[in-house]
Amino acid sequence: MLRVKTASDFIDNAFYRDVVEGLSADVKTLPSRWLYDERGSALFEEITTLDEYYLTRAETSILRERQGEIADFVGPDAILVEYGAGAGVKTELVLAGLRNPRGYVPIDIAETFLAETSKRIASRFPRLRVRPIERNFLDVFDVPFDGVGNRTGFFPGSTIGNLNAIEAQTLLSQMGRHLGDNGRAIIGVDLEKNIDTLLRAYDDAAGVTAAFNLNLLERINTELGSDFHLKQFKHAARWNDVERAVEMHLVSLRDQRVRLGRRTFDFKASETIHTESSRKYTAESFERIARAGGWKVANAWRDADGLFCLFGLVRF
Ligand code: AVJ
Repeated sequence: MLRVKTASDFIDNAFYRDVVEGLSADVKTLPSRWLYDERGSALFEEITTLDEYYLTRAETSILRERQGEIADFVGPDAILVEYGAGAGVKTELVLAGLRNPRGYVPIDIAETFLAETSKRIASRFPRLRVRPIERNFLDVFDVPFDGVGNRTGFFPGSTIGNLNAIEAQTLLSQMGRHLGDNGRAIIGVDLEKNIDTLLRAYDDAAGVTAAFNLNLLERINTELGSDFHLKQFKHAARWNDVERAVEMHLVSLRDQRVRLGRRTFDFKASETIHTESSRKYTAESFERIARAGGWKVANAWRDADGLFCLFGLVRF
Protein backbone atom coordinates (compact mmCIF):
# COMPACT_ATOMS: atom_id res chain seq x y z
CA MET A 1 0.00 0.00 0.00
CA LEU A 2 1.44 3.29 -1.06
CA ARG A 3 0.40 6.30 0.90
CA VAL A 4 2.05 9.12 2.71
CA LYS A 5 2.58 8.27 6.34
CA THR A 6 0.74 10.61 8.64
CA ALA A 7 1.12 11.48 12.28
CA SER A 8 -1.42 8.82 13.25
CA ASP A 9 0.97 6.13 11.97
CA PHE A 10 3.55 7.22 14.51
CA ILE A 11 1.57 8.88 17.24
CA ASP A 12 2.81 6.49 19.92
CA ASN A 13 6.28 6.14 18.43
CA ALA A 14 8.86 7.73 20.72
CA PHE A 15 11.36 8.17 17.88
CA TYR A 16 8.78 10.05 15.79
CA ARG A 17 7.84 12.28 18.70
CA ASP A 18 11.47 13.14 19.46
CA VAL A 19 12.19 13.90 15.80
CA VAL A 20 9.16 16.17 15.41
CA GLU A 21 9.87 17.97 18.66
CA GLY A 22 13.60 18.32 17.97
CA LEU A 23 13.21 19.59 14.41
CA SER A 24 10.38 21.98 15.31
CA ALA A 25 12.49 23.86 17.84
CA ASP A 26 14.23 27.14 17.02
CA VAL A 27 17.57 25.46 17.64
CA LYS A 28 17.19 22.04 16.04
CA THR A 29 18.32 19.03 18.05
CA LEU A 30 17.90 15.27 18.02
CA PRO A 31 18.54 13.15 21.13
CA SER A 32 21.81 11.22 20.84
CA ARG A 33 20.26 7.95 21.99
CA TRP A 34 18.69 7.51 18.53
CA LEU A 35 22.16 7.25 16.99
CA TYR A 36 22.33 3.63 18.11
CA ASP A 37 20.29 1.51 15.75
CA GLU A 38 21.99 -1.61 14.44
CA ARG A 39 24.11 0.26 11.91
CA GLY A 40 24.81 3.08 14.34
CA SER A 41 25.98 0.62 17.00
CA ALA A 42 28.24 -1.10 14.47
CA LEU A 43 29.69 2.27 13.40
CA PHE A 44 30.28 3.21 17.02
CA GLU A 45 32.18 -0.05 17.56
CA GLU A 46 34.31 0.92 14.55
CA ILE A 47 34.90 4.38 16.05
CA THR A 48 36.35 2.77 19.19
CA THR A 49 39.12 1.23 17.05
CA LEU A 50 40.13 4.50 15.32
CA ASP A 51 43.50 6.14 16.03
CA GLU A 52 41.80 9.46 16.74
CA TYR A 53 39.27 8.01 19.21
CA TYR A 54 41.61 7.53 22.17
CA LEU A 55 38.85 7.13 24.79
CA THR A 56 38.24 3.38 24.63
CA ARG A 57 41.94 2.53 24.42
CA ALA A 58 42.80 4.79 27.33
CA GLU A 59 40.01 3.50 29.55
CA THR A 60 40.79 -0.14 28.78
CA SER A 61 44.46 0.44 29.58
CA ILE A 62 43.50 1.85 33.00
CA LEU A 63 41.31 -1.19 33.70
CA ARG A 64 44.21 -3.48 32.83
CA GLU A 65 46.94 -1.59 34.64
CA ARG A 66 44.90 -0.90 37.78
CA GLN A 67 42.94 -4.13 37.94
CA GLY A 68 44.33 -4.98 41.40
CA GLU A 69 43.76 -1.51 42.85
CA ILE A 70 40.27 -1.41 41.45
CA ALA A 71 39.54 -4.82 42.98
CA ASP A 72 40.79 -3.56 46.36
CA PHE A 73 38.57 -0.54 46.06
CA VAL A 74 35.50 -2.68 45.29
CA GLY A 75 36.30 -5.28 47.95
CA PRO A 76 35.37 -8.97 48.15
CA ASP A 77 31.94 -10.54 47.59
CA ALA A 78 30.71 -7.60 45.56
CA ILE A 79 27.69 -7.09 43.39
CA LEU A 80 28.56 -5.08 40.31
CA VAL A 81 25.74 -2.93 38.92
CA GLU A 82 26.48 -1.66 35.42
CA TYR A 83 24.64 1.36 34.00
CA GLY A 84 24.32 0.68 30.27
CA ALA A 85 25.33 -2.93 29.62
CA GLY A 86 28.90 -3.31 28.41
CA ALA A 87 29.57 -4.58 24.91
CA GLY A 88 33.29 -5.06 25.19
CA VAL A 89 35.94 -6.28 27.53
CA LYS A 90 35.58 -3.60 30.19
CA THR A 91 33.11 -5.43 32.44
CA GLU A 92 35.12 -8.61 32.18
CA LEU A 93 38.32 -6.79 33.13
CA VAL A 94 36.67 -5.54 36.32
CA LEU A 95 35.00 -8.83 37.22
CA ALA A 96 38.15 -10.86 36.50
CA GLY A 97 40.08 -8.84 39.06
CA LEU A 98 37.53 -9.12 41.88
CA ARG A 99 37.73 -11.56 44.78
CA ASN A 100 34.67 -13.76 44.81
CA PRO A 101 32.23 -11.46 43.03
CA ARG A 102 28.66 -12.48 43.86
CA GLY A 103 26.48 -10.72 41.37
CA TYR A 104 26.32 -8.75 38.16
CA VAL A 105 23.35 -6.50 37.39
CA PRO A 106 23.50 -5.00 33.88
CA ILE A 107 20.97 -2.25 33.21
CA ASP A 108 20.12 -1.47 29.60
CA ILE A 109 17.16 -0.49 27.48
CA ALA A 110 18.18 -2.67 24.51
CA GLU A 111 16.63 -6.05 25.21
CA THR A 112 18.61 -8.27 22.84
CA PHE A 113 21.87 -6.59 23.75
CA LEU A 114 21.11 -7.03 27.44
CA ALA A 115 20.33 -10.72 26.94
CA GLU A 116 23.55 -11.28 24.98
CA THR A 117 25.69 -9.50 27.56
CA SER A 118 24.08 -11.43 30.41
CA LYS A 119 24.65 -14.73 28.68
CA ARG A 120 28.26 -13.98 27.84
CA ILE A 121 29.12 -12.84 31.36
CA ALA A 122 27.27 -15.76 32.95
CA SER A 123 29.19 -18.25 30.83
CA ARG A 124 32.57 -16.63 31.57
CA PHE A 125 31.85 -16.34 35.29
CA PRO A 126 29.74 -19.40 36.14
CA ARG A 127 29.56 -18.65 39.88
CA LEU A 128 28.20 -15.16 39.35
CA ARG A 129 24.48 -14.46 39.72
CA VAL A 130 23.49 -12.36 36.73
CA ARG A 131 20.29 -10.31 37.10
CA PRO A 132 19.65 -8.05 34.11
CA ILE A 133 17.30 -5.07 34.39
CA GLU A 134 15.69 -3.83 31.20
CA ARG A 135 15.40 -0.11 31.85
CA ASN A 136 16.67 3.21 30.66
CA PHE A 137 19.08 4.03 33.47
CA LEU A 138 17.85 7.63 33.51
CA ASP A 139 14.36 6.48 34.57
CA VAL A 140 13.56 6.12 38.25
CA PHE A 141 13.46 2.47 39.33
CA ASP A 142 14.73 0.13 42.06
CA VAL A 143 17.50 -2.44 41.99
CA PRO A 144 16.11 -5.20 44.21
CA PHE A 145 18.60 -6.43 46.81
CA ASP A 146 19.51 -9.94 45.93
CA GLY A 147 21.89 -11.76 48.22
CA VAL A 148 24.78 -10.44 50.27
CA GLY A 149 27.62 -8.29 49.14
CA ASN A 150 28.50 -4.63 48.90
CA ARG A 151 27.41 -3.01 45.73
CA THR A 152 29.54 -1.13 43.24
CA GLY A 153 28.14 0.83 40.36
CA PHE A 154 30.07 0.76 37.09
CA PHE A 155 29.47 3.45 34.48
CA PRO A 156 32.30 3.32 31.93
CA GLY A 157 32.80 4.69 28.43
CA SER A 158 32.44 8.39 29.20
CA THR A 159 28.71 7.92 28.75
CA ILE A 160 28.27 10.31 31.68
CA GLY A 161 29.64 12.92 29.26
CA ASN A 162 26.43 12.70 27.23
CA LEU A 163 24.42 13.88 30.24
CA ASN A 164 23.97 17.52 31.17
CA ALA A 165 24.72 18.61 34.73
CA ILE A 166 21.18 18.00 35.96
CA GLU A 167 20.92 14.56 34.35
CA ALA A 168 24.34 13.54 35.67
CA GLN A 169 23.42 14.64 39.17
CA THR A 170 20.08 12.82 38.97
CA LEU A 171 21.75 9.61 37.81
CA LEU A 172 24.43 9.81 40.51
CA SER A 173 21.74 10.32 43.18
CA GLN A 174 19.79 7.36 41.83
CA MET A 175 23.00 5.29 41.91
CA GLY A 176 23.33 6.27 45.55
CA ARG A 177 19.90 4.84 46.29
CA HIS A 178 20.64 1.67 44.31
CA LEU A 179 24.02 1.04 45.84
CA GLY A 180 23.36 1.94 49.47
CA ASP A 181 25.39 3.75 52.11
CA ASN A 182 28.37 1.43 51.71
CA GLY A 183 28.07 1.61 47.96
CA ARG A 184 30.89 2.52 45.66
CA ALA A 185 31.00 3.64 42.08
CA ILE A 186 33.52 3.57 39.25
CA ILE A 187 32.86 6.16 36.58
CA GLY A 188 34.75 6.55 33.27
CA VAL A 189 35.28 10.21 32.44
CA ASP A 190 36.97 11.86 29.49
CA LEU A 191 39.24 14.70 30.58
CA GLU A 192 39.59 18.18 29.16
CA LYS A 193 42.60 18.48 26.87
CA ASN A 194 43.71 20.45 23.85
CA ILE A 195 40.80 21.17 21.58
CA ASP A 196 42.43 19.77 18.41
CA THR A 197 42.79 16.34 20.00
CA LEU A 198 39.18 16.47 21.17
CA LEU A 199 37.81 17.54 17.80
CA ARG A 200 39.82 14.93 15.89
CA ALA A 201 38.33 12.23 18.12
CA TYR A 202 34.89 13.30 16.89
CA ASP A 203 35.79 14.00 13.25
CA ASP A 204 38.14 11.24 12.14
CA ALA A 205 40.00 11.25 8.82
CA ALA A 206 38.31 8.06 7.59
CA GLY A 207 34.87 9.62 8.06
CA VAL A 208 33.49 6.92 10.34
CA THR A 209 32.12 9.44 12.84
CA ALA A 210 30.56 11.39 9.97
CA ALA A 211 28.84 8.21 8.78
CA PHE A 212 27.71 7.51 12.37
CA ASN A 213 26.14 10.96 12.65
CA LEU A 214 24.58 10.99 9.15
CA ASN A 215 23.12 7.54 9.79
CA LEU A 216 20.62 9.28 12.05
CA LEU A 217 19.08 11.02 9.01
CA GLU A 218 19.13 7.75 7.09
CA ARG A 219 17.29 6.17 9.98
CA ILE A 220 14.65 8.91 10.01
CA ASN A 221 14.19 8.37 6.26
CA THR A 222 13.77 4.60 6.49
CA GLU A 223 11.85 4.36 9.75
CA LEU A 224 9.71 7.48 9.53
CA GLY A 225 9.53 7.99 5.77
CA SER A 226 11.14 11.41 5.56
CA ASP A 227 13.12 12.66 2.56
CA PHE A 228 16.42 13.96 3.92
CA HIS A 229 19.03 14.30 1.17
CA LEU A 230 22.08 13.00 2.95
CA LYS A 231 24.39 14.74 0.48
CA GLN A 232 22.91 18.07 1.53
CA PHE A 233 24.09 17.69 5.12
CA LYS A 234 27.57 17.35 6.49
CA HIS A 235 28.96 16.20 9.81
CA ALA A 236 30.71 18.70 12.08
CA ALA A 237 32.37 18.43 15.48
CA ARG A 238 32.44 21.66 17.50
CA TRP A 239 33.84 22.64 20.88
CA ASN A 240 31.33 24.40 23.15
CA ASP A 241 33.48 26.40 25.51
CA VAL A 242 30.67 27.19 27.95
CA GLU A 243 29.38 23.62 28.22
CA ARG A 244 32.93 22.20 28.08
CA ALA A 245 31.66 19.70 25.49
CA VAL A 246 32.41 18.44 22.03
CA GLU A 247 29.18 18.67 20.07
CA MET A 248 28.24 16.75 16.96
CA HIS A 249 26.13 18.64 14.46
CA LEU A 250 24.62 17.95 11.06
CA VAL A 251 25.06 21.10 8.99
CA SER A 252 22.62 21.94 6.21
CA LEU A 253 24.59 22.74 3.06
CA ARG A 254 21.89 24.94 1.56
CA ASP A 255 18.41 26.30 2.15
CA GLN A 256 16.18 23.27 1.99
CA ARG A 257 12.87 21.81 3.08
CA VAL A 258 12.48 18.29 4.47
CA ARG A 259 9.19 16.45 4.54
CA LEU A 260 8.06 14.13 7.31
CA GLY A 261 4.54 12.88 6.70
CA ARG A 262 2.45 16.03 6.38
CA ARG A 263 4.95 18.16 8.20
CA THR A 264 7.80 20.08 6.66
CA PHE A 265 10.94 21.38 8.28
CA ASP A 266 12.88 24.26 6.77
CA PHE A 267 16.63 24.55 6.99
CA LYS A 268 18.70 27.60 6.20
CA ALA A 269 22.12 27.12 4.66
CA SER A 270 24.60 26.32 7.50
CA GLU A 271 21.82 25.83 10.04
CA THR A 272 22.57 22.73 12.11
CA ILE A 273 20.91 19.87 13.95
CA HIS A 274 22.71 19.30 17.24
CA THR A 275 22.88 15.51 17.69
CA GLU A 276 25.21 14.88 20.64
CA SER A 277 27.18 16.55 23.40
CA SER A 278 30.18 14.81 24.94
CA ARG A 279 31.13 16.75 28.03
CA LYS A 280 34.74 16.81 29.17
CA TYR A 281 35.72 17.17 32.79
CA THR A 282 38.66 18.16 34.94
CA ALA A 283 39.30 16.48 38.29
CA GLU A 284 37.72 19.57 39.90
CA SER A 285 34.66 19.85 37.70
CA PHE A 286 33.94 16.13 38.04
CA GLU A 287 34.36 16.28 41.79
CA ARG A 288 31.70 19.02 41.93
CA ILE A 289 29.21 16.93 39.95
CA ALA A 290 29.93 13.87 42.08
CA ARG A 291 29.38 15.84 45.29
CA ALA A 292 26.11 17.26 44.01
CA GLY A 293 24.98 13.66 43.44
CA GLY A 294 25.98 12.56 46.96
CA TRP A 295 29.41 11.06 46.28
CA LYS A 296 32.98 11.94 47.04
CA VAL A 297 36.06 11.05 45.03
CA ALA A 298 38.18 8.39 46.74
CA ASN A 299 40.35 7.46 43.76
CA ALA A 300 41.24 8.87 40.37
CA TRP A 301 43.00 6.45 38.05
CA ARG A 302 44.38 7.90 34.82
CA ASP A 303 46.04 6.36 31.77
CA ALA A 304 49.75 7.01 31.14
CA ASP A 305 48.97 9.93 28.79
CA GLY A 306 46.52 11.56 31.22
CA LEU A 307 43.72 11.55 28.67
CA PHE A 308 41.03 9.67 30.57
CA CYS A 309 40.14 9.03 34.20
CA LEU A 310 38.29 6.34 36.11
CA PHE A 311 36.96 7.91 39.28
CA GLY A 312 36.39 5.69 42.31
CA LEU A 313 33.54 7.20 44.33
CA VAL A 314 32.26 6.55 47.85
CA ARG A 315 29.16 7.95 49.51
CA PHE A 316 29.31 11.24 51.33
C1 AVJ B 1 29.70 6.29 23.67
C2 AVJ B 1 28.49 8.26 23.98
C3 AVJ B 1 30.53 8.00 25.08
O1 AVJ B 1 30.40 10.60 23.34
O2 AVJ B 1 32.38 9.81 23.00
C4 AVJ B 1 31.67 8.65 19.72
C5 AVJ B 1 29.76 8.39 21.44
N1 AVJ B 1 30.02 9.97 19.51
N2 AVJ B 1 31.90 9.44 18.67
C6 AVJ B 1 31.16 9.68 23.02
C7 AVJ B 1 30.47 8.99 20.26
C8 AVJ B 1 30.89 10.24 18.55
C9 AVJ B 1 30.57 8.32 22.68
N3 AVJ B 1 29.82 7.73 23.84
